[in-house]
Amino acid sequence: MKCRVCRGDALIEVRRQNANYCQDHFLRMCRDQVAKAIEEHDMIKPGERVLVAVSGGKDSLALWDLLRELGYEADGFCIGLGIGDYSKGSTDMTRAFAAQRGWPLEVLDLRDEHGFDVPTAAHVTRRVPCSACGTSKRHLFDDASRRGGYDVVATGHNLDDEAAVLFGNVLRWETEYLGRQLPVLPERAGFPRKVKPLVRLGERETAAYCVLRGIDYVVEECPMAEGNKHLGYKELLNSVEQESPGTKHAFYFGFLARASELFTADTMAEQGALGTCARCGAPSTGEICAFCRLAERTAGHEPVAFLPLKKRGR
Ligand code: Q46
Ligand code: ZN
Ligand code: ZN
Repeated sequence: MKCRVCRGDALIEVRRQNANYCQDHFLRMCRDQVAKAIEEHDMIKPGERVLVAVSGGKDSLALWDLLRELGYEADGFCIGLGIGDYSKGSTDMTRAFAAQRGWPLEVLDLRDEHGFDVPTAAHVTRRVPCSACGTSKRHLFDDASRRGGYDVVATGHNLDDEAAVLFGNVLRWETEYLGRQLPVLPERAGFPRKVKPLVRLGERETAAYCVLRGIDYVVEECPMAEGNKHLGYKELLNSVEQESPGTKHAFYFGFLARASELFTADTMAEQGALGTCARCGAPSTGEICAFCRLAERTAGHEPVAFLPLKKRGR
């Protein structure tokens, strides 16, 4: 196996590109793909300040490292979601990563700051944990970005994530979500711009990037993701990709080039007029924003010990 660039011994194969790489050229390819995504989709302009949403997993740590390698002023923001040992491991890993490099990081504990955590919110609202978790993360990322005066929030969604979400949205023709499934969401009325610079890299590549760069990351997936439909879609797409490398890339980037615009009108119609949340002052379509409503329902509730779904007999 020879490296596509230098013809030296290759270490890793990227079947989607029909190419093999040595260590140096693999790392360079990852940087180039991120730089290309940023440029093609106008994600970050030179001199802008970036807040990176970091979870301690391979994608977000690789993203932070890659953005810094590319010369961006990128700081980290991590939320303690209260999901048992998983959350503790995630925040510890993120803290260690930032401390080793001397990079600025804010860690916010959901229970300490807002009086609830994800398992308790899921229990009280009787909804899937990812629903309360997503509402909280979106709100807290936006808020941290406003407080810190950042221009843009970057998240570690990779090609596998985006293809799986797209697949789910297409299966049900969720037109409102399809119009929003872009690598960049522009800034609007108090919401920062949101960007996904890893959309050109698969998760196998972000994992390899971390290993080759000596980045320790949390290997376990969130235990509350069990039963999450997107995991099933990922497996399905992986078997298609196995047979036909490049399918995920063609699916996602073909959608962006040829179809996504068809759905933006639906998304705009759904977004409605924005006012200001009467509790926290964040932009909101209702009088009280979704996060404040969630906090109101769940704060002060006895913490619910996290139990994996299997043990709950579901
Ligand atoms: S952390 Fe939160 Fe994810 Fe866990 S509860 Fe769901 S959304 S799966 S990225
Ligand atoms: Zn090489
Ligand atoms: Zn609010």
